[in-house]
Order: sequence, then C-alpha cells, then structure tokens
Amino acid sequence: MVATAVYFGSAEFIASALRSSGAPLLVLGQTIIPAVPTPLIKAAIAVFGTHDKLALVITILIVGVMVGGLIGWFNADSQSSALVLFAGLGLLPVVLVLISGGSATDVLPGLGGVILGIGIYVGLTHLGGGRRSVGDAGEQPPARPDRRLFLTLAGLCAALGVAGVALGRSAAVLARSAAGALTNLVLPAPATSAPEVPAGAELRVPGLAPLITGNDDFYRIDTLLVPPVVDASAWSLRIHGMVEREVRISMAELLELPLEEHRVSLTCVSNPVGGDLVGTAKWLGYPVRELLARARPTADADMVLSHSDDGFTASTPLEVLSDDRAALVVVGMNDASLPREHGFPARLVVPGLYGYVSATKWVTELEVTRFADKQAYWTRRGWSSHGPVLVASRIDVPRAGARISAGDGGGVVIAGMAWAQHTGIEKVEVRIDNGDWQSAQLSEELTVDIWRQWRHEFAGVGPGTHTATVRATDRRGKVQISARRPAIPGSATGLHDRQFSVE
Ligand SMILES: Nc1nc2c(c(=O)[nH]1)N[C@H]1C(S)=C(S)[C@@H](COP(=O)(O)O)O[C@H]1N2
Ligand SMILES: [Mo]
Repeated sequence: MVATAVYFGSAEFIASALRSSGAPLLVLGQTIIPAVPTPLIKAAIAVFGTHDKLALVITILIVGVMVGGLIGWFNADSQSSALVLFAGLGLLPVVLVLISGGSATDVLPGLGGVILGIGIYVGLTHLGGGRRSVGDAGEQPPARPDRRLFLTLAGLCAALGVAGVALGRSAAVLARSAAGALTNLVLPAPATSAPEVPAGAELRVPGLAPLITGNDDFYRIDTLLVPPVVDASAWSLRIHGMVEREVRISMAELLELPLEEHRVSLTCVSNPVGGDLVGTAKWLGYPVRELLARARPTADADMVLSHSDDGFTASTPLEVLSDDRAALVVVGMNDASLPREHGFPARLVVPGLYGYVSATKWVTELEVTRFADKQAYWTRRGWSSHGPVLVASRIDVPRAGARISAGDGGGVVIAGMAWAQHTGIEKVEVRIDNGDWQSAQLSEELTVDIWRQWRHEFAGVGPGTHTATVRATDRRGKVQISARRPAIPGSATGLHDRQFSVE
C-alpha cells in the first residue's frame, strides 16, 4: 500500500514538474469517465455535485492503494511476482497514454512512479524482515527486524506519496495556464452592447444571488479533469456537414466581425431542485445564425452537432440556432475573455436550452446534420436529444435551517431566483406551511433570457419551525411542475422548499 501511494504521488509530482498530462490518476480518471454507466453518473452528481471529479480521483487513489495492498498480501511469499504485478498494473496508464498518442513526457510520470514504487517496496520489505519464512522449520528465526524503524519509514513514505498527489494535482492545474499558448484575448468593443443594468433593477436582499454571476462564482460542468489549453492563435471554427459551402473561420477573423453582447442565464440539466448549477453572465460573441447563413444548410438538415476540442458533442435544433435569439459563438464573459474552465477561446451559448445540448465549450466544429443520423455525448448516455429549459425557481433567503427573529408584526422575508430562459418569468408565488400562494415582487425583466430575482414579505409569522415553498409560472402560462422527478432524461422537477425557524 505504501509503495502504491508512492507510485501515485511521485508520478503526480513528476507530471507537474514536466507539465505533462501523463499523471496516472489523470489518465485513469479520464479513461474511466466516458465509460461510467449512467446511473452511477447520476448518483455521483447527486452526492458530490461539482466535486464529482475530485471524488473520482480520490476513489481511484483509494482503490489503487487497496489493489497495491492486495498484491502485497497475496504475494507475501514471492517478492518477484508481487513486483511483476505491481509493475504491470503501474504501467497501464503508460500504455493508455501511448495508445492515445501521448508524447515522451507523458510516459515519464508513470514510468518514474513504477521505479520509485518498486524501490520503496523492496527497501521496506527488506527492512521489515522480508517474506514470511516457509517450511524452513529448524532454521534459526531471522534476526528480529526493527519494527519501529519500519513503521516510521513506511508512514513517512505513505505521507510523502499522498502529499505528492495533493501537490502535483494543484501544481499541474496551475502550470497549464502558462504553457506558451495564447490563453488570453484582447477583446474588441462590441458592435451591439447590452444595455446597462438600470440602478434599482436588483432587489437588495442580503443572501440573495446577484443578477449577474461573477466568473469565479460561475458553476462549472464538463467531462474533463483538467480543462484543455486551446491556443487561440491556432483555433478555428469549421462549419460543415449538410451545407452548400463549408466555412472555416479563425479567431482573428471572428474578432473582426461585429460582435454582440447579451446577458443570458445558463442552466445545467443536472441542477437538482434548489441547486446552484445555474448562472448568468454578459456574453460577447457572434450570432451562430450568421455563420450558418454563410454555410447555407441544406433543406433536410434539422440539427447542429457542435464538437469540442476534447471530443464532447452537443445536439442543438437547427431552427433554434437560426431564429432571432441570441445564440452566440462566445469569446467574452463579463468583460473578460472566457476563463479556461468556461471554454477559452470560444464556446456556444444558446438561450432556452440546457447546457448539455447547446453550450459546447472549446468549440471547434459545427456539423450540420439530422437528429435521425447523429447522437450527442449525453444523448448516448440516456439524456433527451432535445433539452428545452423548464421553468424553475429557487429559495435563497432564508438559508436552510436559519433561525430568524421576525420583524415588527411577525414579518419574514423570503427571496430567491426564478428562470425560464427565452420564455420569461410571468409570476412567482410563495407560501408558508401550505398556506395560500402569495404573489412575490419580481426584479425588473431585463430580457426573457435571464433569470429574475423575487421577494415576498409574510406578515404575522409566529414563532416555531416553518416551511416556505416557491413556484414560478412562465410567460406561456406554464406553471412549474410540482411532481418530484429525477434529472434523466429531462431535468429534475419539483418545488423547492426550505425550512427555517422563527424565534
Ligand atoms: N466541451 C464541453 N462543453 C460542455 C460540456 C462538456 O462536458 N464539455 N458540458 C456542458 C454542460 S452539461 C453544461 S451545463 C455547460 C456548463 O457550462 P459552464 O461550465 O461554463 O458553466 O457546458 C456544456 N458544455
Ligand atoms: Mo449540464
């Protein structure tokens, strides 16, 4: 187990020193992700939320160390077979790297880890008195090994291994941003700016989410352990498939075009009821509609399969990308170039659809095709091929389990967010303890593509524990679905409620 910890830790360390993507934890993790069965993905997202990948890495580490322990246990009599098994499994990530066309520096972490692991194993078993003696009764028992020294050294090595993992992972993530690629853009001024948010457009309730989410606070969902480094100067977007004319556009060409600014809320289909996998930014980009018009899709096409640099795909209805909504090839997020985790140098944002069928990050290709012919990444894994956003709402205030003192006359403020991108929010209603639904005050509607804040003050709320519940209605008159339903194949439904107590 100690040797395996050293294997992972030292490999991690070598990988960060060499800025290599060959760290075994990363390679194994990235190999496993596409193969994880849907129910397990669902469970992992439910339990770990956006920490699902950290959970995966830790799981691989724990399972790996246990496998190492089993190898040692079952081969206590034969050091050589233990070493062969250890080396064989330890080199598996190296083989995976080679298969996927990795470079020499991607091979070194696994290789170095195996060598160091073997060294530690041999050293420690030697110190620990070697293998159990078998059937050599009559011989003198070996000199009593120094148990304390053994345990001390073993503990130290294990700790070093784990520290290597911790250091290597964070160091690797940090090192990536400085790999010499063009990772920041000087953005041109928009040809069409989003109007300023009028003063007073926000409801000032402490604890309520702001209308515009900061880039650092924006939720992140993708299938990658480490977001890719895409060189903006080498990037291009190719529009091909069922088109009359194939189009390719470089970043320099894209930045020359009249770019538009639009505020749009983005939601993940995996957002649980009341969850925070939703955010709003001011995006700078160029309408997909204009690029498609250059390529001229053929009449029988009905879908655009957007491809990412990392192999992810999303299926978006062609008509959604052709109508007048702000479906954009985005290069800027809240006045900055896209952060690497959010798709640098370019991504898609489409009002009205969940991210998994529209918001491809690190986008490189728009393939015009048909739903009958092609399936996207999550559709192959059980999610619906079309992902229109359902009207939803959430309570932010009071916090779960909060103890509040009621204001004069038992006044209690409940506040939160509601969204129905591209349809708009018509009304939000709140109730306490299954009382009558009461209409909440809404923040000004800036566009139908972003969420709205809401607040309502209840009077005469007595001391004790209470539950507040919220429901929203969209501008087509659709009331938020109250039946609890899990996130596959559409999106989780149900009304958000929150318990609090009044003192
Ligand atoms: N390349 C790539 N793009 C992707 C994904 C992905 O896994 N890979 N996930 C999608 C999903 S499911 C969502 S909800 C949004 C999230 O975008 P964000 O991470 O910028 O919030 O990105 C979408 N774009
Ligand atoms: Mo998502």
